[in-house]
Amino acid sequence: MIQPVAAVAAETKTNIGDLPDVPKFSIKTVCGEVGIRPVTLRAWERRYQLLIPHRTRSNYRLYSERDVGILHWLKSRVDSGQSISTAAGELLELRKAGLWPAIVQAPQPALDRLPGTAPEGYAARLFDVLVRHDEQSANLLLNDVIGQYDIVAVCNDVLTPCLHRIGDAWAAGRIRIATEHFASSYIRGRLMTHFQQMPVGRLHSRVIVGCAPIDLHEIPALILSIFLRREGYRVEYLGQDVHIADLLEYARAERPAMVILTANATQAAHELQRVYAGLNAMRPKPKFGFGGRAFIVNPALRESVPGIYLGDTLSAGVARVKQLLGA
Ligand code: B12
Repeated sequence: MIQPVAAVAAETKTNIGDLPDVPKFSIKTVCGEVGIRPVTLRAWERRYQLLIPHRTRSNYRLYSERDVGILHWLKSRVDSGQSISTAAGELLELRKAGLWPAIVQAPQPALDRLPGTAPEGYAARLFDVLVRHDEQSANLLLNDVIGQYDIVAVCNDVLTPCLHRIGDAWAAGRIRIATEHFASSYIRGRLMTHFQQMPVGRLHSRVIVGCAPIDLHEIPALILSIFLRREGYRVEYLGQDVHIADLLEYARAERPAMVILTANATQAAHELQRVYAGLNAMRPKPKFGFGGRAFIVNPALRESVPGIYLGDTLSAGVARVKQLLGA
């Protein structure tokens, strides 16, 4: 077991260059300590030549405490949103100038990994760090949970309950508007990054997803887009407050297999009444699906919108889309 780098630093050492460069640790031990996968470590070595591990006689890699310090430093940069190439470039610049970065402290105990914790256990913790505007801890926590669970569980069991808590806290006046905006912007950003990094799925049916006019609550539409892209659909995400006349014109030109709009509030739901007629006149005719909080709070609204109500949850919506378009 490696002595935690933070503990080493606490003795006398302050920068990574102070750590001993004696080969000691296997790739498995180092990856467990730093929290990266061996394939990632090998790719970092290959691409950026930041560390050249020693080799045993049988050619196995051996790493020193200094190597572990470098990896902790790189990982902390990546966790806080920097790209690995930028972090690597920064380290190389420092090394060229004969300098070493400061030793990165190990994550705070409150954010230690919780092996075996159900994803639900993370929702309250995420809420706590977001209401403190602690982005660094939110990054660590979400990276941890995303590393352990499928994105569907992360969205349904961590992000959604966390957002509901944020809404309740805002409505009760326990958190300020700025905090609610900070937290939802942060979650939206993480989801958007995830969505954009997924394969686009060019071979499957094309689905357009967005929010009803005047609706700014885009996170459910974004989660739905992720779930559908994960199933292989070719999803185009249009975001908040979609302009209906323009959407119809776009659909007429592009012929998607399906258009899905979400509505959080009653007024936004009423706006959807205008969509169906426009889509219905097209040949071939795209399917029109809808859903959202407005239809759960007031189920009678479902009847007032012509089209297909996709269900009460985003996962139910995906199952319905698969029935309609084929898996
Ligand atoms: C973040 C947020 C915002 C952000 C949105 C930012 C963004 N970029 O998305 C901002 C700051 C813009 C905002 C603004 C407002 N908000 Co707001 N907001 C929220 C909050 C905290 C989270 C929303 C969210 O993303 N939830 C996560 C999703 C996944 O949960 P969900 O919507 O419940 O979705 C589930 C189901 O509904 C269903 N579902 C949802 N969509 C779809 C779609 C399909 C196709 C299917 C099948 C299923 C489905 O599946 C999900 C579960 O799997 C909610 C709290 C809450 N309870 O959700 C309040 C909340 C929705 N907002 C509320 C209010 C009042 C407002 C404002 C009117 C405030 C104001 N006075 O300005 C404005 C309205 C703006 C507008 N024109 O739309 C109220 C609504 C109350 C009501 N009576 O309707 C809520 C409930 C807060 C509260 N507790 O009072 N908000």
